[in-house]
Amino acid sequence: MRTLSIVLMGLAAAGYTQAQESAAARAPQKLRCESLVEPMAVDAVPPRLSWMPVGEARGAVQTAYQIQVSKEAAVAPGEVWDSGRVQSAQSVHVPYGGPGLESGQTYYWRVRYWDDRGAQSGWSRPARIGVGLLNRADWKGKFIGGGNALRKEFSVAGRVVEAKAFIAGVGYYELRINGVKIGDHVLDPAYTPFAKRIFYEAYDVTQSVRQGDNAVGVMLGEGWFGNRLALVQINVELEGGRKVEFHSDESWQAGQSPILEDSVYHGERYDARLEQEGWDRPKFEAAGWKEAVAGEQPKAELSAQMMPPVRVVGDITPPAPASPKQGVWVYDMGQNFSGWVKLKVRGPRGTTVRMRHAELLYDTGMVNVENLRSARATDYYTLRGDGEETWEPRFTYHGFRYVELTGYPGAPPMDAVTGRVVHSDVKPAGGFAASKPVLNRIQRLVEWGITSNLHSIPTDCNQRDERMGWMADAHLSAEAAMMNFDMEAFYRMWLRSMRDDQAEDGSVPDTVPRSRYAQGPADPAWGSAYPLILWYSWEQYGDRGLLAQHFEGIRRWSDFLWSRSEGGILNFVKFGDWVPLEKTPGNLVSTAYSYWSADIVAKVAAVLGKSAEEQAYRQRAEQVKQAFHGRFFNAELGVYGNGSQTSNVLALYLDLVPPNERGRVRGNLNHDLIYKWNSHLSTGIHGTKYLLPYLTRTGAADLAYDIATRTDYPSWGYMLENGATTVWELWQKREGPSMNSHNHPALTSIGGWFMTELAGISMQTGGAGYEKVLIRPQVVRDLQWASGSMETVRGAVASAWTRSDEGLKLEVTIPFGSSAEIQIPKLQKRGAALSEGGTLLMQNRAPKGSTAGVNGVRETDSSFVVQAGGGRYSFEMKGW
Ligand code: RAM
Repeated sequence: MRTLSIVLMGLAAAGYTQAQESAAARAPQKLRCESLVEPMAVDAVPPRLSWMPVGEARGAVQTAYQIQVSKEAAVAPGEVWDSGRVQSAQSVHVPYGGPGLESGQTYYWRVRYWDDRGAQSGWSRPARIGVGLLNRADWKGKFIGGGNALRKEFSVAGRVVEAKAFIAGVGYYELRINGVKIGDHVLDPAYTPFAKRIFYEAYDVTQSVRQGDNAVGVMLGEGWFGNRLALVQINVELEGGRKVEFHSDESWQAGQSPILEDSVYHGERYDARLEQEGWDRPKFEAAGWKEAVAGEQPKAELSAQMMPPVRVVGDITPPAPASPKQGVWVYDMGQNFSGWVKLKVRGPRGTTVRMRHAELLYDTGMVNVENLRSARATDYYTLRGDGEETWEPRFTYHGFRYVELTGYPGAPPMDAVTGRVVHSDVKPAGGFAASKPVLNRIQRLVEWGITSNLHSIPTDCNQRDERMGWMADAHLSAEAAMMNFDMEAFYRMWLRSMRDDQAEDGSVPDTVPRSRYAQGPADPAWGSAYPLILWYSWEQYGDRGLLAQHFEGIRRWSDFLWSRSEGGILNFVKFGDWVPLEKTPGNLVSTAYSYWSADIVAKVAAVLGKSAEEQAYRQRAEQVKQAFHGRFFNAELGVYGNGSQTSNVLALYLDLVPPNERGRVRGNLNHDLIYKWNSHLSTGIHGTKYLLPYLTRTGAADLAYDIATRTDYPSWGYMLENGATTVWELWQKREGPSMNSHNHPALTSIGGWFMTELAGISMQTGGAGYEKVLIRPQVVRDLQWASGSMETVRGAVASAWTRSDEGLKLEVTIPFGSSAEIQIPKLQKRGAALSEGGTLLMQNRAPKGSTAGVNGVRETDSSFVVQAGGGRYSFEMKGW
């Protein structure tokens, strides 16, 4: 044994035996169908399958795969489909290629792969695919309402083998079977343009439905929909193969739940004296319940909700409350977040406890709700009076840090109030840390700012009477979101809503879903979220199919902008560079986004191989570019527009500046940043996103770093100095009745800069889905180390560097099967040497040794450039 392992290790250095070993021993992991792990309801036909090959050997790649699909969890080979051995390196978004999947059926799939040495992996663990109800006709029932509670008893004549519940709601719902809530989602369904599309969910209820008597109950809330309707279907398979089905219709009973009022913005009013014990169980005396009403049926398409649901994802236990006034208790949760509180109370029947939610406090210690505008954000609970009572709302959520309790019987005990953190349960998929504390604190603002604004759509804020899918806020925060969380399915659903909401003229609204805030066509800088988020999704997740689905949509959007332009200039503007310290001409911003939209249409056309369209939109983009320069360039001063930072940075970032003027414009931008603003930005939400990456990539990383790490006004650090726990809407500190949300994701865009520039993780051109990684860390000013990592569709990417007196250490992880260019800065040292894993690779421009996975090294004046395959590497640069 011992001899063998020594032999293995010796060979492993050449990368051969190790590859064979690892592929054989390991199986592909993280199986995903339509970007979800084991979805309960998929209605994409054909669904696409992704997996992550794993292996230890550096530089190994998948060369072939085999997929098997079956109806049994054990996966009887080939029962439904066996792909056979397919020669292909593709491991993401592989379309299912078997016979048509049956509506409502559960399938299992598994996969194995071969690597470039011919070694075969083990089979993956089988993963489930629940197929949704694919046709409207598969739904036997009707949408019903007539009360905010619905119930029905049904009897099952046989032993249950499998039971599935499907439910769609116009308005929020909670589904219950035999006294128990089904599933762990809250605030379903997701917010969609519901005149066009309503989401349904599916649940495995095999454990809940039983032989004999059953009861199903549904509670309904208004949600985003202003209506309370549900469509329910329970499909049961009995022993012996018989199938029975129960569905919602007028035979259901409609009643009044203890929820007297519910509204997303205003809160919930619950009277526990109205609880009817056993209403969701069989054999209930439904006195006072009426026949459910079916009424006019929604015409919208029913689609599977293929995205991470909204869930309670965590609890916050606050310290003891302050009591700024007799009978008033104010809790500080220590964090601005989305959700609600769970109340524990004991007291006389009929006592009502009031909970008001706020982001701010007055100096008196009382809650300040002025900036919530018309949102009342108040919950009421009326006690049954029979001992300890625990309650939390179902059909509302609040954005808050402070909770004010009034009407509480006596002094609240320590556990009277628990914060419940609620948002779309996207998986954390990245992280960033660095030696400079303020950066880590900003990273925390970014993470909370992003997640608390994921409520089935990306919202602009979580507290006031708005919380809409404002398109600019969303595209500006999208990359930061994607670099920290698994956003693939989330944006996939939201992009479809954009398409659903697209008007005849090609325009999309400022908010998706379209809302009272967003009539008519979007501001160009808002509506461009359609091409931009599509493009970011492509870059991050590499799904060509998604591009194909939306090509026509983004093309129509670009055409709309063009139709509103005169000689390439787009004067149509509503908001422009929003909430800046120095204004930028609106038509400059609109025209820049018009260019960018056309540019993305051309790039998408190129990926899809549509060369005629590529050419046409390339040409259009070029026309807009010329027009932009002609109209906005001030040749005398060497600036664009009014010379604001946003004017210049938009022009530079989008490459709208002729090469011979670039240096001058660039110099003027620097001058403005340094001398006029003393190394601060004056940009609104748009300019801010592009400023730091632009400076960093063009040789002014130190200046970008200075701006990012400021703690005086205006800066992210200034927000922190003033107690921020999420990113504000404004650079200014304002707490009055005006527009000043303290949790607004637009300025979280800095999170993207942390990852792509300081940690240095991005992609080479054409390397979508991290197939071709670029590692290019920036070693700036007093930063001693920085570290970033991301779980991509192909596996982990990581970059962590530490500086020392002698040089730089860089640890890099590249996903299996990907390739990478790794740029290791020489830190202005003349002589330099690079080693990897202790082996010297290059010294003073002379090649030395090599290590597995490293395919080439070259040395330039400023850095070492390494080409490498998948694997983990440990580089060390020494300079003198
Ligand atoms: C505000 C929103 C959002 C912005 C629009 C124009 O009300 O909060 O941030 O995009 O206006």
